[in-house]
Amino acid sequence: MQLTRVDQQKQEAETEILRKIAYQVGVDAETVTAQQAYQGVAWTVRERLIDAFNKTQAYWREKDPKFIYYLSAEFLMGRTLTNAVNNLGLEGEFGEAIRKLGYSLEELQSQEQNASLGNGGLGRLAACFLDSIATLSLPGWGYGIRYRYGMFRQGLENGFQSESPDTWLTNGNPWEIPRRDLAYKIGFYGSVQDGKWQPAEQVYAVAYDNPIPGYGTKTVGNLRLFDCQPMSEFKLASFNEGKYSEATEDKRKAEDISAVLYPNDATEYGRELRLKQQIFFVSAAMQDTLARFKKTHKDMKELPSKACFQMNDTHPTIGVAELMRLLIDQEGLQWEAAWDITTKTLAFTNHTVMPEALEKWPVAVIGKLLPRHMEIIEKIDSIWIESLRKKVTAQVGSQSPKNALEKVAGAVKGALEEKTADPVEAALAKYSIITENPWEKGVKLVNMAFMATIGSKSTNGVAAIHSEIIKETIFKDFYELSPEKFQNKTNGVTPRRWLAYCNPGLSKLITETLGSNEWIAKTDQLAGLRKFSDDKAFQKKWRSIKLENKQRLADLIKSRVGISVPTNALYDVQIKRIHEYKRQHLNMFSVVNRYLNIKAASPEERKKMVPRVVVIGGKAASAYVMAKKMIKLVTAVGEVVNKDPDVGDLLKVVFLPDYNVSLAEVIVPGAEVSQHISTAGTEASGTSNMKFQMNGCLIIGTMDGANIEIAQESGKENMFVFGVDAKDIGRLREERKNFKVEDPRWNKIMQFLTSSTFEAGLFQDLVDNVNDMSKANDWFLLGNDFSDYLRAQDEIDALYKDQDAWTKRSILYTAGSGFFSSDRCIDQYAKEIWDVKPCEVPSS
Ligand code: F55
Repeated sequence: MQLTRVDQQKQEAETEILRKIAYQVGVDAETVTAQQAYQGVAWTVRERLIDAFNKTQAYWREKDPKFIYYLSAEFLMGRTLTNAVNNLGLEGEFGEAIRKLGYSLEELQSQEQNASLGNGGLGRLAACFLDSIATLSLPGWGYGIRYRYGMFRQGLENGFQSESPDTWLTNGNPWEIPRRDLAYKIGFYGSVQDGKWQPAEQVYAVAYDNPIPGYGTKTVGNLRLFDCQPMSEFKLASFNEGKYSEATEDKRKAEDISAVLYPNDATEYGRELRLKQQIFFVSAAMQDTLARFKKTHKDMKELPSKACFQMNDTHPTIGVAELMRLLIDQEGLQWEAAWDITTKTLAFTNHTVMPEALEKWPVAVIGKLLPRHMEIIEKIDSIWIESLRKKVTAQVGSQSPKNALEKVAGAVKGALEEKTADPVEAALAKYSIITENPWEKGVKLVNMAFMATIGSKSTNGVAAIHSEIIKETIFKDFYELSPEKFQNKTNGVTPRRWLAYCNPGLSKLITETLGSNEWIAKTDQLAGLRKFSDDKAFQKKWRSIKLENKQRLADLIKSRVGISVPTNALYDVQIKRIHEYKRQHLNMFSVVNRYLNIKAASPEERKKMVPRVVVIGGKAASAYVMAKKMIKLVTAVGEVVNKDPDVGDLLKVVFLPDYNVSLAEVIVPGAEVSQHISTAGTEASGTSNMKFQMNGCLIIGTMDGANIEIAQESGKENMFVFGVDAKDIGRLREERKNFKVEDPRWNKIMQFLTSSTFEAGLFQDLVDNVNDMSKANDWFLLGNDFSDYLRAQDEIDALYKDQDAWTKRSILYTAGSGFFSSDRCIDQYAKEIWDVKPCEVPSS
């Protein structure tokens, strides 16, 4: 009998997988374990991926289009198997072969380690961007670090966070291609003589390519990560002298550089090693791109028409000095020409206004580790200030300053009037890259964000409100000088991972309803669901899918923490890094309020209450004491609530440890309401809010970050909005000393948390932190937002009783989520910042 083409492909896939199991994994297909089957399938998929990858890269070499290089210290990729199989369109071919092995794709995928090379939103955004860059067939690569240990694994010990290393590479990594022959030298320390840097130490940056398949295209992009290796592996002479640890010392020291991801997320950092990591990957990335550029171009002046480097936050911004160094010291360009190229090639994204997360490196630290870079930074700064000084002094005298510099001139005039000793210098100091540390006299710091803005063609924020705030605060003076450099690019998330693949039930229903699956690449089409939002039959299907997803989440909770949660309860989720500004403690205050209400209610009243399952997940920075206390607050309140017979199934409180990408892929589809409750003006954007919205999960939130735009797209009336406005934050913070929460429920909660229900003193610091106004505490204004938050919580309960009304809103959320695809976001970056155009391999 003649086999059809499809059957033939299936048979080939099966043969390939069996070969891999036999010869790569080295086991018998009859007795294959889930891990071995995963390895066999993954190594087979890898070959398909590499075929398409090689074709794409060869085509791009031939066409020589302009490239985007996304420089990021973090890429939070999660797992790859399902994404690769689906993006490559292999589910048909591979599905049957996998079943024949006795597994499902989902089971095999669960064998894969997460690539957790990121802390949170910033790292996951970079991962979503790579997916969209490939999907839009934009010539582009990501560049970062191949950390041997990613984000720490979180456990719980007595309800407190415990941390252990993330050994994600122990089973090997089928998704990377080691390029041991492709290594760049990276120098540290030493001195500068006659303008030439002689580093005292050198290491190699060895490239590992991670192919990134686009969706619905043959394009496969690349994430090139660097591993750090010593110049020489082993000192045989030392070994022979019996100095065994000296023999391998260089290797150990070098390997430290790419050993761990700093689990910082806005607090504390281990100085020198982190700066080493930054120059390490940025220098390797720039050497790599320049080497490729030079193969086909002679004139460095053409670089801006062939390459754009997008710097993801301040972590890669040493790149400003590094690109200058490479152009001047290696390529022999004059300063002016090098500066012109640099400022046309670099672009910068800011992700936070939190002062502690805006990197400022001591001049002494950079000067020691990177003396040539420090020289360059000083020169950039002095030329920059000199150019301002010239313009300003010309204007101070004139009666009617006309251009953008009038503000600078105004500042100088102000300083003149106040009889400041040196008014011009006082005003100009505000613009300087090098500033004095306000807390340590005499210590000079390099403000990396300022250097990035000065050295880039554009600076952008990540949501509309955030992009406005940075123009009014951290970059105010720079904005006034060059308003045209400042842009907004509201974040987005990939609809492949975050809807199509993580929620196959809903995805199928959407495709059936819209008549095609085109929405996966054109999410605007999701708006077509609006007209079904009142359709009772459709609502019923929508609800039954949610129920299945809730069951999946309930199973996960049971297996991870042993708590049984009922599926008829409202699933309420807050998953994100644990931080005071994100206010997980405000969430817990409302949980305590609910608990006290249940305790006070009669059996009749209890029957009318809406049962709730509150799920919290997230990691606290290892040095962030208050955030760790907030985790303990969740687990301790959970212990009390979950075992109280008066409460029963009316309330369950779950802390899910070790939150990561693959956990989110189960939690998001199963959530019914999600919390995005940061103090207005503090969350730059948020991106999980977009994932929940796509999956039809309602939002309770402040008018902060992208919540504002989500409300615009899905209807503010459909969101549970509460809290003070960002524009009032400054004033309210000033007024804290005279502020008192009048709501009696607040005091009851504070009393409960400091009562004998908990270990003596356990939550005293946490309570004082928000409640001791004699010390002007409550920086994040929990007290100000408390009552309004509880009002919004009541609205949630009320609406849940009307399941049709609830489901209608849920549908409208998904329908309004099209804008938040990272495809839209990347298309804007490509057109408005990068000037990079699609270049797709033609189908042969
Ligand atoms: C990591 C390391 C340092 Cl040193 C500082 C910050 C971080 C980090 O993880 N930041 C981060 O995740 N920022 C988030 O970026 C997201 C993407 O733009 C935003 O949505 C989110 O609001 C912001 O907090």
